[in-house]
Amino acid sequence: STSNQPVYRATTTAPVNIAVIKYWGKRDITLNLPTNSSLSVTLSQRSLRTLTTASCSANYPAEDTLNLNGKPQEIQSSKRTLACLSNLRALRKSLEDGDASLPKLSTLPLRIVSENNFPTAAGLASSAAGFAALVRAVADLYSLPQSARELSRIARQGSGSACRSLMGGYVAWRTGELADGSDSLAEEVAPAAHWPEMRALILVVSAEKKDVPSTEGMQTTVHTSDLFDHRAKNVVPERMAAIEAAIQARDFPKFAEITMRDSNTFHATCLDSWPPIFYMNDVSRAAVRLVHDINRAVGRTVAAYTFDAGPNAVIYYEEKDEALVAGTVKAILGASASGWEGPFYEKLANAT
Ligand code: 2P0
Repeated sequence: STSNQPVYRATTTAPVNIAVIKYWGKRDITLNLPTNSSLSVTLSQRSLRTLTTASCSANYPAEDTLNLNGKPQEIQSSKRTLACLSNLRALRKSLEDGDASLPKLSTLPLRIVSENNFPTAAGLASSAAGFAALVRAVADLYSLPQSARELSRIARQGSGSACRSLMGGYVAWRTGELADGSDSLAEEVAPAAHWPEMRALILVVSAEKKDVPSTEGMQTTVHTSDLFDHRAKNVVPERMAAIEAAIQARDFPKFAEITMRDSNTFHATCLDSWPPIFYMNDVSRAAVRLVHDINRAVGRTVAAYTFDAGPNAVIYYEEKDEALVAGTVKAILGASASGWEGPFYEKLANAT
């Protein structure tokens, strides 16, 4: 009987990351190879995280299963999930081939159970934390020796931005040059502890599912926007170098200006797509104006906004300016903005 075969299990969590230099555009849609490098800040897992348990056993039914927030997912039709799992299995298989004493986990059905402590697909980067947690949990289950950087190659195939959620702190995803994507990896630019004063405030403008899914939006932009090429070739490389220097120097005004400009350039390429794509709305634009007003009134740059493929704002600031920034934003936007759904998610940007 197989009913009392062992169950092997590993549990892990992965954080959300919010890009300050945006990933937008793929040069290879199957491998999720980007047209430009990107850089993100990893948020604290005390606030937003995916919790994932991966297990395998000869007792399980033959097909792999994935359960997300209590609901079974169709993984057989998800090429991205299948790609991650087959990559991880191949790495386990090569361990087993080299050591006959290891249990043959690579042949056993997988059961993956995952839970977000925040709204899924609400523009809060749930796919990034989700695929990072899936890859980390299965890698742990398989006792894989690969580093986070090497595992980022696998997570990237689940969702591009997921490759940046395998590390803490400030994380760069380098485009790479090779056609097989083997050099398109994430790497830590600085640990969270390098800049412990960094904070992020997430303003949930809408928790609804986004209008245009990222993959589809990227393809429209790649194929139709003239600005897009200019951004990828002439704008992002300099910004990557400049923001990495600002992070090393803990220069908040520099970090903030580059962050805001890159968010604006990304949304400009969306507007320049045909048909145009709008992710920001009137409430988002009110947040932009307010951040510029605060910075002007204070006489130094104390806050930076950034927007992903949806209307929600993430506002970065330093702990010493907490009352000034978070207090003002909450008081003004929380009270007056129409279309505001709240709640405010207040986040420590790093340091778990
Ligand atoms: C980013 N975004 O750098 C950018 C900024 C949204 C705007 O990565 O198609 O879910 O799965 O590779 O990673 C969202 O896109 O896209 C994203 P896929 P993903 O965070």
